Amino acid sequence: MQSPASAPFASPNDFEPLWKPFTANRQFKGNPRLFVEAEGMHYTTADGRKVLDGTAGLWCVNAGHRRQPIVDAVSAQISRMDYATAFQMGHPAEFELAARLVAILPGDLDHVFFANSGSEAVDTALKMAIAYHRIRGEGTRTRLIGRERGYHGVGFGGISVGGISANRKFFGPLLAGVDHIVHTHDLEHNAFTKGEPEWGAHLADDLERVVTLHDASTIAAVIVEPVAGSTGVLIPPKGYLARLREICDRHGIILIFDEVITGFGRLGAPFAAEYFDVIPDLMTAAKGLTNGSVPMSAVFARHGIYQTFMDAAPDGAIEFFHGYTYSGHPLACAASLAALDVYREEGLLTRAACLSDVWQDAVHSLKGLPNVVDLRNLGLVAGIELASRDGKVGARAFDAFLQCFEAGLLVRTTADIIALSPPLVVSESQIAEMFEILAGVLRTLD
Ligand code: PXG
Repeated sequence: MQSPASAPFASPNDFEPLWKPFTANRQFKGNPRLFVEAEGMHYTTADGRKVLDGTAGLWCVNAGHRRQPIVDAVSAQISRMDYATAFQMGHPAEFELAARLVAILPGDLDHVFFANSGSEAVDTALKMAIAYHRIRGEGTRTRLIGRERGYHGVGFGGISVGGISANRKFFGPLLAGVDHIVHTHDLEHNAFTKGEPEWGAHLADDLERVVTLHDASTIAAVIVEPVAGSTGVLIPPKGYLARLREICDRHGIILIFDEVITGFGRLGAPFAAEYFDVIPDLMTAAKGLTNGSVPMSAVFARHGIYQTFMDAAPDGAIEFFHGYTYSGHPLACAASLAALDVYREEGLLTRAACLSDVWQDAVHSLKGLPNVVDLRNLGLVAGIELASRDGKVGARAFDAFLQCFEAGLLVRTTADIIALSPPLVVSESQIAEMFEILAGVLRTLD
């Protein structure tokens, strides 16, 4: 048998039937980039090159690739039971996983609802928020508030509260009754900040403007990413999230943290809620939940929210008309339980805190290189913002991405921002290697 690394495809036509997500399909198919294996901090390409993973896949492979305990747990589960009916039936691993998650969640976030992707978790949380108000007799609270430059996946709920024009403009009127607060990114005040910017907590007060405009009695929830990832690593100013929490409390608005990226150790605490010491009412998570190995997401709910649903429904009635065929899928539960073991045994949910000084120094060592207009970092996340070429937003960073890939480093780009978020098992020497490659590319990039 031929190894996949030596001959992945017989002819270029083999690429045609697939319509790839968030990818320039025609350009990609002209020069495809394929990974065929992964282990630890590295991918192997189809032509046999090792590529250092600077992005933990897509912010998900927090413990590094192909971890044996996860492989073993998923294999054992599929040989025992492939699928268990999700509605009105259960299986032990979903209960065990919920309990294990609650044990590491901050505050009174003590109930877990499973879905399969970040987008589904976001939809679930938005629906929970609206239904929660309705069953409490505040059915006028239907409005959802997102933030400019927010990314909450690609469901209609997520793109409606999301703040990315390209993700919205093709898809019609979206959800009714959505508004947005301003984003927090401001290079004039905060360029080259190490960690959380001092300037900008007052931007949370934009929520007061929106409340004044619509009246609190119409607003169900506010959703934000504690650190916005997809739109280029936007670090919240000091005190900003606490201020959002205060405003939500003042007006009876549910605060949702979308922790799809920040959950499971990315900032150096298990969740950003703990890192920033601000507890949301609902939290979404995905990605690192299974170390990226099997699709799974979750919504974590505060005690009072779950209890309100339970108290409102008559005995024997379904309390929340929502769920997915694959909610709590046995393979995903097995993967997640094993991932949680690895995280605990290797201290990975707090490891980013130990590495963040080294990481910060490495990030800011790029200062002064051509076209670098900002560097920002928190935990094991970095944003490297480049000046755009005239009339060609994104072209410079995309070239950097291609050149890094050729040089053996995977980075992620959005517009002209390079985002780095390596697996949390990264070593100090691998951090040095990442920034050496990146600096080399930036030095020569036109
Ligand atoms: N919320 C947040 C905060 C996310 O970052 C989603 C929801 C949606 O998750 P799903 O599983 O439906 O894709 C995400 C996804 C990037 C990148 O390069 C980020 C995501 C996905 C793909 C690429 O920044 N985040």
